[in-house]
Amino acid sequence: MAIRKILLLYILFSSNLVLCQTLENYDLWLGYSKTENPELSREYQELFQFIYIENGNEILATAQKELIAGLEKILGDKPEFTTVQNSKNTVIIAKRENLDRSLAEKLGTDFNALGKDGFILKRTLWDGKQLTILTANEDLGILYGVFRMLHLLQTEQSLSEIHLVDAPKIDLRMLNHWDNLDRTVERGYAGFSLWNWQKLPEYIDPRYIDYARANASIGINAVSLTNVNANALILTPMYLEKVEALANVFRPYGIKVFLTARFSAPMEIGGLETADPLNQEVQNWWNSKAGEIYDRIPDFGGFLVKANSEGQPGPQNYDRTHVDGANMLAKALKPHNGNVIWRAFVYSEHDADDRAKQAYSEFVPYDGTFMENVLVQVKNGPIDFQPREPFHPMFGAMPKTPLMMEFQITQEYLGFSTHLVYLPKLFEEVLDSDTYREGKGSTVAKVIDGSLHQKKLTGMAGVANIGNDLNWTGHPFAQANWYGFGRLAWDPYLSSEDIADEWLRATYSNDPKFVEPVRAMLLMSREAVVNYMNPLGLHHIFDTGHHYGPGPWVSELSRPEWNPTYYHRANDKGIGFDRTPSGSNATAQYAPEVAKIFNNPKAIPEEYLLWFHHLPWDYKLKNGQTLWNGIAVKYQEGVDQVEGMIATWESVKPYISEEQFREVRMLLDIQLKEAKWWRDACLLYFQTFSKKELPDGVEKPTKTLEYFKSLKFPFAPGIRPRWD
Ligand code: BDP
Repeated sequence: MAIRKILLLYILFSSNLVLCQTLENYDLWLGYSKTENPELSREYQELFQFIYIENGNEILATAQKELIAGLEKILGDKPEFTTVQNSKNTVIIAKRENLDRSLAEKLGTDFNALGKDGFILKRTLWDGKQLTILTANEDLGILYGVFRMLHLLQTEQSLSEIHLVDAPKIDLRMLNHWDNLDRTVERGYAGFSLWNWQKLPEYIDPRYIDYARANASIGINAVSLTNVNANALILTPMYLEKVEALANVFRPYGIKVFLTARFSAPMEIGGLETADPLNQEVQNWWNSKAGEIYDRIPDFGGFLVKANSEGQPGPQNYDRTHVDGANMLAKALKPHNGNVIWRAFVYSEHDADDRAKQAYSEFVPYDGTFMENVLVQVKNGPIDFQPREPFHPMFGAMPKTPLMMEFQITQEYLGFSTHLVYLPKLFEEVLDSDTYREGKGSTVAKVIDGSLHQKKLTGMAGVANIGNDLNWTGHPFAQANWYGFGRLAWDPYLSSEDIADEWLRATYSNDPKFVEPVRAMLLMSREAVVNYMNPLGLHHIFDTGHHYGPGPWVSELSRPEWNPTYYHRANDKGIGFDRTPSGSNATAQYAPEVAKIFNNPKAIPEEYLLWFHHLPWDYKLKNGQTLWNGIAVKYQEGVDQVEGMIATWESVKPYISEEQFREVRMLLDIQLKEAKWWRDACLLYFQTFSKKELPDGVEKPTKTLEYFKSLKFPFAPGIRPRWD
């Protein structure tokens, strides 16, 4: 009897826990709730007495559905709809062409800046009536406007004098999933792939719809479903039917589907003997493959391609160039208005030159030779999504080629889904970097939004951090990285601080006692991870393959540039990679103004110091510390910052639910443990070269270097296929 009772209690307790977690984290930033502020609640009630909303296609139907569901929760009541635009105190939601003509004229100038996806949200007096207008040129603008309006209500902002004209500054706002057909996710730390290929096309998991909603709410309009290390099977009819089903789910949310194209697909699934891009049969194969896809998916976005990179096949296998390969696919897609996104992440085992230089050397000479429906996708930095990298020298260096940004939202090198790291801070740093390509102020943001060199096609991609975990992203705060990526793809000039504020309010609470300290914690979290993993410009000192934890000692891998020792170059004399003219001269790939700063260890911002310079252990930093002491102090600072994050989180406990509190608290404990691991392992290892004591204030390691070296993680998540 007693046992049964305990069991029952246990079941109740545990299912309740699951339920809370599902409810609290599953909704992401769309968990609308009744407005608590009484004044605003009154304002909203009054404002939304009557709503006129245009009927139309499936995107407008989505907008209506979202509006009703959102308002019902925020107002606590079902909203009332009217069929006329000119009753008193109405919210009017309609495209420009369906607005009353004189009302549209009144808003005239606002429409100029709107483009295809923008919207206007405005309170205005018209014909003696106080109206709230949400309008756009096209359906999708209306959907984006509805989501933004709901966000404003949810984050308790008054609409009484609203005049918001907003339009995305970038065309393709895209997630890149690195999802395999067996549902594992390369570099995925939030469970398995959302795409249940086995049950598609018949079974539509409701999560597909929730995923699309979340993306649309922040303006994401394109997704590539499959890993860049591609499997040709995705292009076979059996899989295309499944892709079609997903495309049908995403279309009402304004999202286009892309696929990764394996360059050797004509051989693997087409029975050809070659994949040579200049071979007529190969070209015909791709042309008809494109036709087959567009018959199923008329708005298919196109192909994302990783070629001749890390063992992937590509045009160079046939002595052809990246341009030959990209243009062949571009020709196949052109009649259907599709795009090729060709990745610039290339470095070769046959090229002894500094890996950081290889993408620039390979691609910049091709500027102006790609077809106009090709975008070249460039990672934010020249190596590989490190906690900090200088901006990629290709930005601004290809004035005639659309360059698309590739950020990584999944935290391959930033603590997986265990560490709380707010990435919009990193994204912002890159976007704000000045390339000086057209003089001062030639920021990366201006390259990406096309304004620096008047690009017709623009894009920003983020490698998704989404899986089938209940909370989508593994760490509840990693949701902020998905959200923040979307917001910056919409407007690369937004501040990471404002985005943090928006996300916290929409996700957790509007209470400033919660928002302010946690916002400060988010903004600091990125520097913390840099400090405890890769301070002062160190990079790629991660353990092999899985990239979980430190491995600065790894030196025996077959390709030199896969070894951390290649990157830090620590020896008895000092540490760092000389990329100045006395070394690899990678700095020459930057504009002269930038190169001059990077070349000078006294002028360079110290966060990039060891990226560009090999310096003696007793080199004097700007603060007077020796380099050795400075490195050690930074590692310690990172650990201290995580302790600070824990203190902040403890202090906001009263403002959130017990489950929300505990989940993050437990993760922060792991983060602290791992920050200490990084500090101790790296300092013990570098100490074998510096042969110096740890400075005061830096905690002594409690384990030996041998212990850290002995750690092995054969089952770390997100590992890539075993071709390395
Ligand atoms: C690296 C990852 C690897 C990816 C590769 C890429 O370790 O899994 O395949 O980038 O972007 O960051 O192609």
